[in-house]
Amino acid sequence: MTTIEDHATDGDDRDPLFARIPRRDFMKAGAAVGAVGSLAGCTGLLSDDGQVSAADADASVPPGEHDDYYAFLSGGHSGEIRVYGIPSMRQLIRIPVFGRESARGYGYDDRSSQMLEDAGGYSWGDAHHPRVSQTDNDYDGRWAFVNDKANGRMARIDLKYFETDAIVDVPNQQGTHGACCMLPDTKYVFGVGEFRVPMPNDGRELDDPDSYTSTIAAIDPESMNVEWEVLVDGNMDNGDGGKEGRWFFATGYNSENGVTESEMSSSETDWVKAFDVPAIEEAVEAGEYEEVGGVPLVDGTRDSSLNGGDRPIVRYIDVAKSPHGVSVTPDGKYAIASGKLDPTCSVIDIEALAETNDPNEAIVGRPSLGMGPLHTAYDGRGHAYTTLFIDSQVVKWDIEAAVEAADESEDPVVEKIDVHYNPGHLIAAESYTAEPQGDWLVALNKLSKDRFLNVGPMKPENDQLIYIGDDDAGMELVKDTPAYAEPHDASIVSADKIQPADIYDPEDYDEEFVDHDDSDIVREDGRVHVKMYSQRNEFGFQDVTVQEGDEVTFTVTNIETTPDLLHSLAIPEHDVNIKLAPQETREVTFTADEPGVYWMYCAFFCSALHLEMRSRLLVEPAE
Ligand code: CUK
Ligand code: CUA
Repeated sequence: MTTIEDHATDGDDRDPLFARIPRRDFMKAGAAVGAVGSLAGCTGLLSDDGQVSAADADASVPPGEHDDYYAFLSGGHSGEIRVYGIPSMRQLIRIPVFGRESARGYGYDDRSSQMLEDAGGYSWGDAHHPRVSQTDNDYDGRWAFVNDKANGRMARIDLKYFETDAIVDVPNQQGTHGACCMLPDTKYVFGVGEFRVPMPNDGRELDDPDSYTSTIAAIDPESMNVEWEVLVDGNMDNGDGGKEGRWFFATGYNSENGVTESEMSSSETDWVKAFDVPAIEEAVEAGEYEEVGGVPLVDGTRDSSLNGGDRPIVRYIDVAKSPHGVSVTPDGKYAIASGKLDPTCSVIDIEALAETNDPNEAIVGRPSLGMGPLHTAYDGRGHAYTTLFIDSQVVKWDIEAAVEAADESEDPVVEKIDVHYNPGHLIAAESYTAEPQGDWLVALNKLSKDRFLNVGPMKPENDQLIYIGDDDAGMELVKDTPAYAEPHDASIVSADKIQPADIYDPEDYDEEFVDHDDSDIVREDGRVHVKMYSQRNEFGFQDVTVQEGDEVTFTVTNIETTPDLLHSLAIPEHDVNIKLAPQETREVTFTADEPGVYWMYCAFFCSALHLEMRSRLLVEPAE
């Protein structure tokens, strides 16, 4: 962990070049600057006054050194997750989720293509909210989850292998937008329904918007089954779970049940909905639901009898006009909803919510922050950081000061910093846990405009790294990072909390491991099953002969045990391309429908004889 706390004092006898670098980071920063020697002045490490910026130097992560954090950023309508190192902002890898991706063979082998097919068969998704599983309100490194806003789905990424291993098509939801874990122990993953549609949406009813519905879905993280859903009034947008296993919060911007922009933004207030999860579970247990789309659907609308008694299952809290983000503070005390079309955030006291019959009484603060507040992150020192989309700023404010402010004359705003430009989400290190690290923050800006070389009409977005570890010095913008469309949310996890495997464990998958002696070709009724190993620099068979029209399955194992030594099986003109990491087995099935000679080759440059690592697929003409 690198943090910047104890700054150099006067009279420090170090080289003045390093005067602002804290003692314990001196070696690291010294190495960074030392590596370029007297060229330091050209490296961007010197600030205007000729001093090395501590945050700059600390963010440099010299060649060969590792980052302190993993950041999981959603890829929006690219349908993937990107993994960055923080603070270097280097992109470490991409994880395809909702769309095929050829470098990994994702959506090409039988297992992953079947998974995509079973989840609706769409070729893309709109991934917004990557959330990492937690145990006891801290990252446990098992899984990341991410929603698909486009097709109402939720996916799970196995962080042992950094690959998508499950996708569920959420019934009764058209746009699954908000996604997050039920804390403290990830009992559920919640999918928050955004687009209101008729239920059932089969054409019998089209133009009666008042009857459209949206739901939240509670998904079991192990089985990825939808355990139950709750029907609500209005739509929903973002969501976040309380830290104590009781409450889940969702914003919504269309309490009007409108279908046009002006209808949706006509009301001066909308709701944050607070879901009382144990009360919902009791209702499910008691059979107080309808089964719709194969899942228990509990009625959480305002008129529902389940909302009439002492313990309503959903509380509707009035907040200003079309709120967007909502996030629970690290101490679990407050849920903070951002105004979007209103310059305030609403601070909801979670304990008060349980004690009052009027949920509006739980609103204990309404700081005015600036134009277009969207999302809020935390440093663990009592500050909130909120993006201002219209002002193109991040505003840092004091949460308790906002709660205590008797009137609006007391300003909880600590500081604002310009970002470039129009930020959506922002994320601070471990902000979604009970103990944020408080050093780095990344603003996910929608526009970069002129910040990078011009690459044509579609500009990259701009993910900006900001140092927030020094309350006296203030926020410091450290790095611009171009991003391909379109990161929405992110999770930043300490590096030591994730333990990815170096090679596959064959116990973790169902395909048959094919070792040296297991190579085999089984022919039966127009089906050919080829089992072969791969290793430097050969496949298990030099030639494989099949008949035109045969359905051919290859089961291929990479029998290497050396980390990072990948092979693949690529077959020209058959759209076949499977990735094989060490000890990994994959299967691929295709029809050999064109007679001819096809060179099956390995697409990873695996050794000096990589180019020679190829075998023939001989397709004989049918008689
Ligand atoms: S949403 Cu995109 S900027 Cu999907 Cu969390 Cu706010
Ligand atoms: Cu194996 Cu290239």
